[in-house]
Amino acid sequence: MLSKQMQDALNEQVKIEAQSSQVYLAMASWAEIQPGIDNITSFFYKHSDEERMHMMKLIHFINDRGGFAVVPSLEQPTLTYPSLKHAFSELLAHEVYVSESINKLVDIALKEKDYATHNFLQWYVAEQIEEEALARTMNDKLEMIGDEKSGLYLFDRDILNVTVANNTQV
Ligand code: OFO
Repeated sequence: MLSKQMQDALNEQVKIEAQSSQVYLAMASWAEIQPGIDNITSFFYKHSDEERMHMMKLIHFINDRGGFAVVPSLEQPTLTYPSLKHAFSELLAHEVYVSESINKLVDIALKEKDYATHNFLQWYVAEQIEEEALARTMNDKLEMIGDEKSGLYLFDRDILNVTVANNTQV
């Protein structure tokens, strides 16, 4: 059985994962109307779907452990970006924020000796390590590319491999 504090903290994470899904959905919609970045667009849509899956995992866990998962209301995310670089830098900042939030949950679980929740959260800890690393790599690549159109073409082509690699892991 979840404590009230643990349940509230997990419900806060439900909101964060749902909000993440909205943020990446908005990035996808913005990317879709930019010319020539179809694979980057797919990457954002897929990322949005993954965040929804993260939210669903939490909802099921909270309810399975005798709590009540609260479906949250959400804020409107940023709708447009001045450049792709801005979007990916926002993506990295967002992932760092999510990682910090997961760490706080782990902290609460340990303090409460709630080992079941602690065990459940390890999946999120590992996921955040992967997502942060991926976001950093993409930001580094975009930094190298600068304003070069041919570089952006390759970036869009290569992101397809990242998406495929992730698929096999999920
Ligand atoms: Fe939910 O994995 Fe990133 O944010």
